[in-house]
Amino acid sequence: MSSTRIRELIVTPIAFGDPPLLNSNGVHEPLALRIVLQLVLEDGTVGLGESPGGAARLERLHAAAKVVVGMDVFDTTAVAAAIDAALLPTVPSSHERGWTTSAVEVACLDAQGKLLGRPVSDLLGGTVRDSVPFAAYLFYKWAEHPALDGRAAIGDDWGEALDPAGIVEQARLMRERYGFRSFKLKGGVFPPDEEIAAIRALAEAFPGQPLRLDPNVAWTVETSKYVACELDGVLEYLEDPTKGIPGMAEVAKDSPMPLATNMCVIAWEHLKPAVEQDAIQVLLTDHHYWGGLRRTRELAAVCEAFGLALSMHSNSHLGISLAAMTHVAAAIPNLDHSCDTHYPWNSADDVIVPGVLELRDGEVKVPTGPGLGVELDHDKLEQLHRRYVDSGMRSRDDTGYMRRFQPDYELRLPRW
Ligand code: GKR
Ligand code: MG
Repeated sequence: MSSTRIRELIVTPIAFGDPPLLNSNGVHEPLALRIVLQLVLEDGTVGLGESPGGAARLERLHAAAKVVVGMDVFDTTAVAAAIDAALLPTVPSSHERGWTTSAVEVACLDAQGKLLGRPVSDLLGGTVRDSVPFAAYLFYKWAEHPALDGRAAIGDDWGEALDPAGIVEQARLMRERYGFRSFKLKGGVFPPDEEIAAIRALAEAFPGQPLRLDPNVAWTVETSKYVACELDGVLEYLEDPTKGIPGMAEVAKDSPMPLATNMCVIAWEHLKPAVEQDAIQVLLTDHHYWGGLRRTRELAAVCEAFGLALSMHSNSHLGISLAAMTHVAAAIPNLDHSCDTHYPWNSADDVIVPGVLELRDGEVKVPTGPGLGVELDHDKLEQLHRRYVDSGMRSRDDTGYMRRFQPDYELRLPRW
């Protein structure tokens, strides 16, 4: 049996701490879910991957684990095709299947890099930058997770941010701790005029620094046009103000700034209508659902062909994902904006051995070790897996958690 064949795919669901961050769906729960992959080759080489969590994704990764055994780790196209074919009968959405193939592709590339003694960025064609710029991801937030069902309140060292002054203070802390030089505000939480005021306060506090606002489709077309007009000259781009490609296209007609998305263009079949309707000008890539790192590199070329600028989306994540994001961002020539990352909110609970990934001056240096260049902390993995098992949490529910504190909270999109 060739040493580059896959012997086993170990799939480990984990739960880690998350602050009470507010968004258009409610509020983050005290735990966030991820899944760690260890792809073990016949020669004992292990490739790492990280996927968003949840029962459905876990089940699909277990299905993938069955079909990849015996395949060659360098045959990533065939590995992805085998997983896709196995999921197709029960998972009709290509976007949903993409979450699974992507996570396994990253683990394959990590293993390939380890076998060759080369960083993953080399497997993607080499780097065009030694370090990757990230934006501070600002959230309206509560001071703590309130006490609930006998559980004590859970505080953090970020404090409350519920108004412009709170957001500016959070941005100041983000800059002090990590040196960020661009800022994204997660909006869709308060009436638009309050969020416009917060952006203006940021512009005043950090003159000349790029700013973005992302209400996750909390606004109608009319409200989106109003906000875009109010923030003319202040935002580098406005992200997902309203739902769907036709809605975004309506807003884009009158918007003085580019529109960006990680919501209405999330699969290959969305690109054609989005380009035809000129609905977006910036695409936030995310290797976790675009098919992995190589497909993200290909997506960048498609964006270049159609004149779409590139940025990068993030969800609550840990260091394996950050390493993967950094490698692919370093290998994309046309990365036009700093990438998003939730890492400052979750890094205290990382599953990788510290030392390689550091956010300094708002950037992460591209790891130079073989593969992703990061090492799994097995004790931490075990601890976070135990937390997953004990928590009983199996999916993310920002709305349900919000209702525990505000029983009349309604999920309404658009809300304004
Ligand atoms: O974590 O609340 C959140 C974000 O809103 C996340 O769920 C989004 O996927 O960061 C994301 C975004 O840019 O839309
Ligand atoms: Mg977004």
